[in-house]
Amino acid sequence: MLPYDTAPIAAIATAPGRGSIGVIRISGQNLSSLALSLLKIKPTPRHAHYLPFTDETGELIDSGIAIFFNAPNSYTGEDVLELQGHGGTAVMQALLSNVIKRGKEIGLRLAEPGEFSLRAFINNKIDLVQAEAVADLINASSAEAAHAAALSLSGHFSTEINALADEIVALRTLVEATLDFPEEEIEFIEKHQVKPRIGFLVQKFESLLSTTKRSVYLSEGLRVVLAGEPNVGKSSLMNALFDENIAIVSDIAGTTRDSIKGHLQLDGIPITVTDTAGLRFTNDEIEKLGIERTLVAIESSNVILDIVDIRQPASILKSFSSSILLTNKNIITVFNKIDLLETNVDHSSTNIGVNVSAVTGEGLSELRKAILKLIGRQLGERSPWLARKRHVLAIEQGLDHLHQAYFFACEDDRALDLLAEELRLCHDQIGTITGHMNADVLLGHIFSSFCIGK
Ligand SMILES: Nc1nc2c(ncn2[C@@H]2O[C@H](COP(=O)(O)OP(=O)(O)OP(=O)(O)O)[C@@H](O)[C@H]2O)c(=O)[nH]1
Ligand SMILES: [Mg+2]
Repeated sequence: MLPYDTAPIAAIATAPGRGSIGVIRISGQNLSSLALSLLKIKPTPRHAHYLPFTDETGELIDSGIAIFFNAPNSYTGEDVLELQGHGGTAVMQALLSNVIKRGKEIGLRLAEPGEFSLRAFINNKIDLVQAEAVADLINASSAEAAHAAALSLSGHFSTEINALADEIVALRTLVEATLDFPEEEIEFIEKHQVKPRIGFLVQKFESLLSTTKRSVYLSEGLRVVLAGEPNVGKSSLMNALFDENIAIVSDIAGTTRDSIKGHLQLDGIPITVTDTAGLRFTNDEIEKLGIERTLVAIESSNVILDIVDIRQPASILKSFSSSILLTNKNIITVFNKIDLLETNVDHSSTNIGVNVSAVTGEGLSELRKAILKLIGRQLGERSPWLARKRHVLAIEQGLDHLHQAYFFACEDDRALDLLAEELRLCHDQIGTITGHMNADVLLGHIFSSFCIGK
């Protein structure tokens, strides 16, 4: 759990290792005396001062740039002092130890991971969505994910959420006021068009949910598994997708034993592809172990490529995986080896699957498109923001409460108190996204995943 105290904090804000510059960041409610003692001048806010950084005996540690940001005009909303020195491990450590030593009398301590951003959140400089976007921008593994995180950070997602929250507040105010003046209750729902307003909100929630779900894949990625009988060409397809000889290919059934993982990007979405041991009933103990691994890979995947030989296109998947295991899984049937057919087949994707040849590469781009389509994305689509699973859950739960609210609005006996309660619960759910209503546990969970110095 992150500390909630207001002691001044310091950390190396740049990544460990060697670099041309390294930054020490200090944040606290009043850093003017520490700045004076460290820099020997009273810094002008938001001006770059080129200075020697010395220890308390006057010995030179490094020379660099100091920038002072006075509260509240800083990242954290507190006074912030940044020292930019040379980015070597030893010099940065020496600068940090000097800062901590000199700041002892004002209670300066090392910052925990994410503590600067936590303070920015507590001091209303950013909301929770923006704080998460800071971490997502740093961790983004593709230009698309970084772009979407930057949009979240600049408030695109928060604006949508806040607009919804305002609509809910307006409705709640009406309902709560009517509860306080029960004699007007009878005409309330018609007069204020509560039902259509809830219906309108439901539509907005549904559209927000679908956009948000699609954006989650940008940050959390997709797990795609190649499964099917031995010899259908799973390993060949793996190699074709990566354009690299990752897995052994042979015409001996049961070649692949271990699950083999590779990482690629599909239109900016990080994808983990797993090639697996072919599914068949066997007495070979090692092959059985391989098949167990296949089932584990299937279970933890989001997308299953059910690979079959187009000449005998029967799927083996259901004989091995229970229907429970396959529920909620996106499955694409991949008809492989189309190059071996006498007649030309259409290698575009159809409702039943995608025709490909792992050997000639035909149909592979259709397969990539089919994977994107399955998760509701189109090639080249840009996300308006970056989302996390917890945002999707909150919107889903908010939507459930709205449906309940609509139900109560339709009830003959006008269950206004129940309607009010459902709107309140919906409002709470939306509030957890931006953090306007939050639990300490949630905050601890989000900020502790940050790197130190952010
Ligand atoms: N002509 C043709 N041959 C293919 C194609 N895909 C795979 N093969 C051949 O089919 C045989 C089996 O391919 P693999 O990729 O090893 O099949 P697998 O599904 O990984 O098999 P296991 O690892 O045993 O489960 C090899 O001889 C491949 O060269 C294809 O699209 N066209
Ligand atoms: Mg194989």
